[in-house]
Amino acid sequence: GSTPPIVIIVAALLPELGIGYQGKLPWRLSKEIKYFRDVTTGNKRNAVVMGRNTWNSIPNKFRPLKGRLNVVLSRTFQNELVTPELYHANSFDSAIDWISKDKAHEIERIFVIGGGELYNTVINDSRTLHLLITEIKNNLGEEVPMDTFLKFPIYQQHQQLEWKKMDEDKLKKFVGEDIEISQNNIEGDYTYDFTLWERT
Ligand code: FOL
Repeated sequence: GSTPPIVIIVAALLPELGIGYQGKLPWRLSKEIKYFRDVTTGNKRNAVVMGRNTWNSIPNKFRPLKGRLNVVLSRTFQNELVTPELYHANSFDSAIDWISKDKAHEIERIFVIGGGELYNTVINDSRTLHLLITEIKNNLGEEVPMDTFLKFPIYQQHQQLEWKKMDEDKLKKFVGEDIEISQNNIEGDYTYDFTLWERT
């Protein structure tokens, strides 16, 4: 078959685009993770592709992420179907090739769900046409400890020809009208907005 659309989904703290600290998310935003769950689950015909460290960071009770085909990458893996919902691959390309050929799954969308190494590779892959970025701001003046950052060329003036932020109507149509998109969400010390970007 053909390759399903590849979409990056990520939550990042502006302005530095921090996404992680010591192998975990730096925050716990319960409504945000529900947005992640609902968007990636969709009509239950989606795949989530992640690096091995991200797989290890997901609590045991939540993995494999239910209702989605989980694909985990490690350079030391054999390419193999471990269970009907868990595939191991040794590269992003072999993961994409396997998903594309897999008629039984009939995958609609491929969500790349991290972590830093995979995001910073896949952003430069011309097959990646959409980014779903949750833009987080910290309401305390305090520093949030972080050690993993996105290298996405999207918020600089000179790169705004490459990626374009779409309006809220486009975002709603992209994720599905049944998913609620609220802006200026506040949880604990954080405020966040859901955004959609398209490669120009
Ligand atoms: N993208 C966004 N927007 N937010 C995130 O939190 C996020 N996290 C990851 C990748 N992209 C993201 C990677 N980290 C779970 C845990 C960590 C994780 C991704 C997913 C997880 O356990 N998800 C469950 C729901 C858990 C819950 O309800 O608390 C799931 O079913 O998706």
